[in-house]
Order: sequence, then C-alpha cells, then structure tokens
Amino acid sequence: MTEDIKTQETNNLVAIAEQFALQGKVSGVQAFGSGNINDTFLVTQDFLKEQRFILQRINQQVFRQPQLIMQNMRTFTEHVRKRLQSNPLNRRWEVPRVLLTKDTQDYYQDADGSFWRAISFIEGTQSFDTMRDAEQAEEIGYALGMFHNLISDLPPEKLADTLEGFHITPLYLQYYEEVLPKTNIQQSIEVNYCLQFVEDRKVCAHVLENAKAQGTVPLRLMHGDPKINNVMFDTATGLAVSMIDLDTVKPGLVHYDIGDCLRSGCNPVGEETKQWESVYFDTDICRGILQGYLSVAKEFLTEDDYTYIYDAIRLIAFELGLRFFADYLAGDVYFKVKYPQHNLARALVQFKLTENIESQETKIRKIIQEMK
Ligand code: GN1
Ligand code: MG
Repeated sequence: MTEDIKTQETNNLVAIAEQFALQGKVSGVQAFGSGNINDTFLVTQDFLKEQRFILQRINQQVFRQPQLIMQNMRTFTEHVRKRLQSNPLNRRWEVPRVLLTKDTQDYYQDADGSFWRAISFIEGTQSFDTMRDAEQAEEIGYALGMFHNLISDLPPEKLADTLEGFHITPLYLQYYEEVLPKTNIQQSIEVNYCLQFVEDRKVCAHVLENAKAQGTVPLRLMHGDPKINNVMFDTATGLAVSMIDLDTVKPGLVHYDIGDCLRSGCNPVGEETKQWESVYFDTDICRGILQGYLSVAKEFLTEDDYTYIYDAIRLIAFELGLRFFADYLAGDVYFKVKYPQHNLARALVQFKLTENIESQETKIRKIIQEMK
C-alpha cells in the first residue's frame, strides 16, 4: 500500500470516528484486537474523561441486517441495566455502552455503504488470548454464568436473529457438502486428514439440534461467541468485569456458549497456533471454568442441561473446525485470513482439540457429574 493511500485511509477513519466523538477531538485511530469478521479500531480523543472508544465496521457479508444487532444491543443493555439497578452485584460488572452519532443514531453509514458503530471502551481492563491459570478459568466461567443469569428472565423472542443458522451444526455440514465438489484445493496429508475427520463425525453433528427439536434443552438467549478474549478483566484486581462482542446475542442454546467457552478456554496453546500437533484440552481448566460458571448458572440449569454439556464441548470444537475447513475449501470467503493456509491451520487446531476431547470423554463427563 502506498503512503498516499494509507494517509487517505487514516483520514477517512478519523472522519468516521468523529461522527461518534461528541465532545473530544479524535487524536488517533488504530487497528485493535483479533476479530475474524468485523474490522475493529481503538479511537483516542484528545481530552475528557472518556478518552477512548471502540469503532467497528460490521461485516455486512456476514451480518446482512446490522440494524438488528443494534436493536438487540438496545434491548439487552436496557434489560441488564434494570436488573443490576434492582439487584446490584457486590462486585464490578459492566456492560459495553453504544455511543450515538451527532444525529443521535446508533450507527453511521458512510458513502460506500459501510456500517459503522461505536462502543465504550471499558477502562482499566484487558483481555487474554489464552488462559493464565485455574483462577482465571473460574473467572471466565463466572463471566459467562453472570451473562446468562442476567438475561435468563428476558424472553428469547425479544431479541432478533442477527445471524441465521449460527451454531446450527447440521447447516454447516450441509454447506461443507455443497462446497466440497466445487473446490479446487490440492490434496495433502493435512487436507486428507480433515476430509476423513469430518466424514467420521457426520453422524454426531445433530446431537444438540435433536435435543432442541425434542424440547429436551430449551431455547434461551445466548452470547454466541463467549471465547476467552471476549471476557474483560480488571487490570488491578484480575477479576472478570465484562463480556464484550454482543453481535450474536440472540435466541439459541446456552450449550453453544458453554461449548464455545470451553473449547477456547481449555486449549492452552490457543486457536491460532501453527503447532497443531501440540493442541490438547486441559481438564483442570475445564473444571475451573465449570466451577465458575455453575456458581452462577446452577439456578437456571435443568438436569437435562447437564446431560448435554459434554456433547456441547465436543460438538462446538468440531463445528468450528468444520467452519474453518469449509471456508478454506470455499476460498476464504467468511473468516479473515492472514496467509493462504490460515483457515486450514485453524481447522487442524480444532480437529486436534476435538480428538483430544473425545479421548478424555470419561474424565470430562465425571467432572461435570461431580459438579452438579
Ligand atoms: C468469529 O470475529 P470473532 O473473532 O469475534 C466467529 C466465531 C468464532 C470465532 C473463532 C460471527 O468471531 O463464531 O468462534 O471467530 N464469529 C462469527 O475465533 O462467525
Ligand atoms: Mg465475535
């Protein structure tokens, strides 16, 4: 990229950020975080107490109706605010706030049709890509439990479906089967491993959808993406204080969240490693996360909910591997990639994780059983 184009892009970003900077003047806009879908920036302002905020361009190839995300965020924030007002917690807990534009809109559409929105930055906090220790694991679990608890009395139909088919594993399988015959990807040891891996697990892809259809597990509201780096920690106390990334808060199963939180939190080498042979599922961290989660979620979980926790951990790891692999075969049309084999590498990590979860099934089921 030439210097001229870079300068122009920065100027454009500053101009967009200024739509949301009601009091301060924007002094900087920097790429922020490691999101795979939206483009995220940290905006700094030159004065005032709320110096920084998050600016995001919503990926409209993925989220076809971004207005629905903002509508859900309004409903969600309002509900949680009221809950916390009538039942204050005895520890710090924050909900990201949507910032309005100069025209009091909750988003800004630029000349190219890009959809921008701004969210408060939770000051004095940080996030992590991999788990530090068992104590942090409990905090991650607590954060997800608190998140579920605070919306457990908000009827699922109050929120719109911002991403149809999200976490419906059989639909990802269907997509995979559609792209497979059309792909021109070269066969390799890794590709063959993935092809075989999916083939061997097709039968178990329906486990949660079947339970949902039979009414064994109820439709509830979920976060949709409670991976480790979507939990913010207070830098001073080390305690979890917020769950961010609310784009996929929508009707679903809490099992998708439990599975997603555990598949990301219990993988000590992280989902972006290139050393996929070293990936494993850490059962001590699993115990920690579940302990923290159940300390808040016990109140609303049913006996049947517990039955499907193991299936959810295994399924969501497999599902994410399938999503990455299908995207690799389709030519990287969904997840952002940094190099040509990136989605293949990510798929291998999740498949290896799934394999390791399967090899520890008895142990994991025992941990869940002991915690009821
Ligand atoms: C995507 O963009 P990001 O990192 O927040 C994806 C999640 C995956 C995650 C894997 C809407 O989330 O489902 O678990 O990547 N989000 C969407 O890192 O597909
Ligand atoms: Mg996300």
